[in-house]
Formats: sequence, structure tokens, C-alpha cells
Amino acid sequence: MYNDYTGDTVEDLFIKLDRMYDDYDNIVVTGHSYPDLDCYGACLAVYKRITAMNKDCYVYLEGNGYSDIMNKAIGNVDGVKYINGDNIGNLTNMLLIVVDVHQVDRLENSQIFDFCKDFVIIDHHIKDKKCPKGSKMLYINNSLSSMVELMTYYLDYSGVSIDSSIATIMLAGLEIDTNGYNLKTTSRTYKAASMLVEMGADVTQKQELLKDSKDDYVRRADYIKNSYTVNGNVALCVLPEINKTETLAEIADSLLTFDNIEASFVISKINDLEYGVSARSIGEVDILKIIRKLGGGGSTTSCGAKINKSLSEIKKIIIKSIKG
Ligand SMILES: [Mn+2]
Repeated sequence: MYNDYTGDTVEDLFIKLDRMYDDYDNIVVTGHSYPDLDCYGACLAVYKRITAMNKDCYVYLEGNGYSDIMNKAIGNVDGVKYINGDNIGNLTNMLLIVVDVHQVDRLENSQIFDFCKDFVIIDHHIKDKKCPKGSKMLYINNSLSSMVELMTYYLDYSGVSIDSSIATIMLAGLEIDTNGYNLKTTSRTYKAASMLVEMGADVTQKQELLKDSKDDYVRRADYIKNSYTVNGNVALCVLPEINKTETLAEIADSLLTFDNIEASFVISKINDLEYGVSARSIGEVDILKIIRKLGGGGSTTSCGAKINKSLSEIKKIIIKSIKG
């Protein structure tokens, strides 16, 4: 009944969400594959909201191949019930809440819809045609900085209190998705950060969570040193070995912090067969258009692709497109 809900105010969204839970015995919250702290923080916020209403709720995590930061974050959280592909089939009368993603093939478990017919999608990425139809509610707002920003307002609206560890993860997620309050940051974003501190986020713990191991840092600094610019404002960085897509994303973020750099592209092998490209932009450079030429997707500030082409072909497409 809430099909394709686009919403006037977020409060409408919260009211409608709150009304849905009663129809189900089990509610599962899930996000994209290789979840980051925005995704995980948003899942935890929804989980807290639902369990505060005495409903059975689970956060769906496969737990394989996660970044060190994600593993550390999961280890910091107590008292949350998780579920994975081995036991989700045991749940009956289930509602699935998908956050921070809306393409089935990017879900933590792309087969998860086999287990439940009722689902809700809440996302802040540009709507893709791969968005599944038939949701109980669909809310995609590409002007939101992050999922955590929206979910902070949801917690505030519901008056639900959260553990300091969860508030800390959410604050870290907000910082990651906005690249340190630079992308898509509005007064509502800062207000969300302020609310999270009031909810118990610990700024020192947050730094601790985001801190890299020294080896990783040195390796990344090396990659960045070897990057170069195209057209004076676009940084291009080619990594010499196989890397996790997460590493590409982190380097693309870092490159944006340099003077005069308005966009960044990071290219690396991500397995034996494929290259990954991660792109970031703070303004004029239309990275999404370029990433789409490579068969990828995402938002105008942050997007990426996985490609089965040679490095020289990929570089040629990117450089040619940048030069227009
Ligand atoms: Mn996000």
C-alpha cells in the first residue's frame, strides 16, 4: 500500500515504517555487499528502533571478506542478533528492510528475496533501473548525505536510545560517506553529527575505529604519490597489485583532499580477471557519466565499476572522457 512512496517529509516515512512492523513476526535489516560503516550503522539504528518496539529483529551479515574497520566495528557492538544465509530460511512471516542500496545484485545476499516477499527499500544513491519492483515502501533520496543521517533522525523521532558503541559507528559512517563533511553535507548533516554525540558517540573511539594500520597507511601513501592529474583537476591513480574494492574507494576519497583536485579515479585489479574503478567528485566533473561508460554505477559524487577489459583500454576511456 506504500508502493513507490516518495514522501514529503522524513517524518511521514518514519510514521509509515513504524506502522508496518506489527504485521510481521520477524524483521531482517540488510545492506550492500562488503558493508561499510554507513551501511552497518544504518542497519543497527533500524534494529534498535524495531527491538525497542519489542519486535524480533535481525541484522543480516554474511561476515566474509569484510574490511578491518568493519570487523572492528562488529566486535565493538554487543547484544545485537545477527542472521545469515544459513538460518534466514527458518524465519516466517518476515519483512526485509534494505538500506543503503537498492540493486538486487549489490545486496549482501543477492538471493535474499527468495526468503521473503515483503520488503522495504531505503537508500540515498541515485535510482538505478535495477531497483526491484513490488516493495511495500520505496524511499530513495539522493540528496541525503548518508543512510546514517536519515537514521539518526529516525532514532531522534522515535526517542530510542542507543549504546555508545552504535552511536560511535554511526558517527564514523557519517564521516566516511561525506568524506569528512565535504560531500553532500548540509546543516542537517551537522545536526545529525551533533545528535549522535548527544546519543553517546565517543569522538576518540570514532577516531580509533577509523584509524588504519600503519602498513596500510604507508602503502596507500605510496600509491597516492604515484598518481597524476589529467586536465589539472582530476587525479588518476593506478594501483600496481590486486586490491580490495574498499581500498580503491579509500584512495579515491583521499585524493579529493588535495589542492585543486575536484575528481579522482582509482584503477586496480580486484581479482585475477577484473579491474575495479572507484571515482569521486566534489563538483563539476561528471564522474558518473564516465563510470557508466565502463558499465558501472553509483552517485554523482561517488561511483564505481567492475570491468573485464585491459588496463590500457580502461585508462583510454577514462582519460578521453575527462578531456571531453
Ligand atoms: Mn551510504
